[in-house]
Amino acid sequence: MKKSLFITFEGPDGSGKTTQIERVAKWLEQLNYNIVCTREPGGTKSAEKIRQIVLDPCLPIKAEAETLLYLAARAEHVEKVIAPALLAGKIVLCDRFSDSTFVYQGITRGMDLKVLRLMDAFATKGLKPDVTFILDGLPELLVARRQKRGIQDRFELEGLDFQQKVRAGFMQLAQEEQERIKVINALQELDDVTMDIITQVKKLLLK
Ligand code: T5A
Repeated sequence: MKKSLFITFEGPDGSGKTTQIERVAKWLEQLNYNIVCTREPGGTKSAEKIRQIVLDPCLPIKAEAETLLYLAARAEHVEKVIAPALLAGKIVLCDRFSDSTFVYQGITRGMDLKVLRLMDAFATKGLKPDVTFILDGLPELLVARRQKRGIQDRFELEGLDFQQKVRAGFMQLAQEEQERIKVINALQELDDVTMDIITQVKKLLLK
């Protein structure tokens, strides 16, 4: 079946994006859609190398340099993976995209959002998602959920204050672009989260 769609998943760290992408992908595959699952930073050989640099906790980078690295990875990713897949009529499910830059580098770290939007448009050649799902939940509850599973990672290292700013940033974007951005309650049972997302995707597929 041919119906190109660009779907992005956003939200605070550990909010369940990867898990939901796997589930939605499975559902779409059962319906015979051609899909591509990918992630940012990453998705190509060079962008995955950039990922190693930006996510290395032992390699502190200035905010400006960090932003340029995320955007360089995105330019590669769009050119080599996302745009060709969409051109071939596939459905692209992407774990983070431009909204993460606007929230993490812009709203949270304080870089000028207008400048970031221009730089991002340069990197993506203006490509925007058809729909974006923000998996949202109180950061303290997301931490508790991960602690229950014995996961200790960067999510906790960054601190609650940081995660609260991230969450507020995503809510700001959702408010600004209500047509594209759908907020999903990430604290529900896995099946309920998936169902909320699938309900929205179905609407797009029927358009
Ligand atoms: N970044 C990224 C920027 O600063 N700027 C940018 O431009 C971009 C693109 C990426 C980092 O880079 C930053 C943002 C990030 O800090 P990452 O390692 O890819 O780093 O981090 P995340 O994107 O946050 O990915 P994670 O793997 O940490 O989290 P996910 O994918 O959101 O969560 P997931 O699916 O792995 O789930 C986490 C745990 O929760 C459970 C899962 O089983 C898993 O154990 N879970 C649930 N448990 C109960 N109920 C549910 N509903 C559950 N959903 C998931």
